[in-house]
Amino acid sequence: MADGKIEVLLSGPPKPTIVDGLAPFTVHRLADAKDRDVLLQEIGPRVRAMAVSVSSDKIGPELMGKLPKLEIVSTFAVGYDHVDVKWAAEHGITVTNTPKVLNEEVADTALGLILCTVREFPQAERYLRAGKWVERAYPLSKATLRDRTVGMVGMGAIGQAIARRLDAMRVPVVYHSRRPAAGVAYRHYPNLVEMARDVDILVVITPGGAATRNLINAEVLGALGPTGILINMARGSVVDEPALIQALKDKTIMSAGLDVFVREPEVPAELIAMENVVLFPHLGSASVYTRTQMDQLVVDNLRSWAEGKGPLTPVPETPWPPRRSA
Ligand code: 8YV
Repeated sequence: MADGKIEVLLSGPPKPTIVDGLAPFTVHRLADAKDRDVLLQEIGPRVRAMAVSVSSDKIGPELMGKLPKLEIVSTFAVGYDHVDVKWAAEHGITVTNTPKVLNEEVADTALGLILCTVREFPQAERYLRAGKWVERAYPLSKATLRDRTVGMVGMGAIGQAIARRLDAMRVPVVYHSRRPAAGVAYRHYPNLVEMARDVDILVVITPGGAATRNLINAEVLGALGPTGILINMARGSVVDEPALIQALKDKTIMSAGLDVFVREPEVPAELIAMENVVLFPHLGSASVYTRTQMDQLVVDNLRSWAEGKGPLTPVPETPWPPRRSA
C-alpha cells in the first residue's frame, strides 16, 4: 500500500491478539481471499513478512516462493514442522516460533495425560456417569506411578518441565535424545530401544519432522512390553500410528495416552473404539492464558524485527541476521 507501512501476509484465523498487535502493519488475510492466487499475484511482490496464527497451515515453497521480498515468517507454536525451514534458510528468510511461554502449560497437560492413562481416570469417570458405581466399585487400576520409571523421548525445555514434575512425585526419570542435554543429571540413553526395555512409560516430547518420523516403531513398542504405556505429547508423526494400533490390539503394550495424531483432527476409529487409551484433542498448550502469550509472541517477533532490533525467537535453522545461500 502507499501508506508506507510494512505489508504482512496473515495465514490462519484472525485471532484478536495477533490482529490488534499487527496494527502498525498493513495486514492481508490469506484466509479471507476469494482466490488465493489473485491475492498473491497482487500483493505478493510487496509482502515482507508473514504471520502464521495456526500450526495446521503448511508454509512451503509454493507460498513463500510467491513472496520475493519475504524476510520473516513469524509462526504460532513451538513446533515448526509445518514450515519448510530448510527452504526458508536457503532463501534468507528467518522463521520464528513461540518457545518458552508454553512450557509449563504443556508439562501440566503431560502430567494430566500420564495420570489419566496410568490410573484410568477418564474411564472411571465414564463408569460413574453410566450409573455403574451403584452396582459395583470401579476396578482397581492395574497400573500405578509408584513402581514405574519414565523414559523421556526428548529432553528439551518442555521435557525438563515434565521431568521436574515427576521428580516432585518421586518417579524416576531417564531419557533418550540424540545428544545428552546440557545441565541435565538424568541418565541418558543413546539407544532408544535399550531405554524402552528398561522403562515402564515412554513420554514422547521431541520435535516433529523428517528427523523423528516413526521414531516410535514396532521394535520400540515391543521393547516397552506388555505392562508398558506410551504417552505422546509431541507430534503424531513421531509415532508409527498403525504399529501403535497393532501393539494396543495385540497387548504388546498396556495402553497409550495421546495428545497428537497423524491426521489431526481426524483420529483413527480403531483408537476411539479402544478402552485402554486416553485421547486428548491436541490441547497441550490450550488455555486462554498460554495461547494469548503465544499469539503475543507472534506479534512481538514481527514488531521487534520491524523496529530493526531483530526477531526475538528465531529457530536455530534460520539464525538472525539471515544468511542467503540460494
Ligand atoms: C499448539 C503445539 O497447541 O506449540 C506447539 O508446537 O503443538 C501446541 O502448542 C498446536 O500448535 C496447536 O495447533
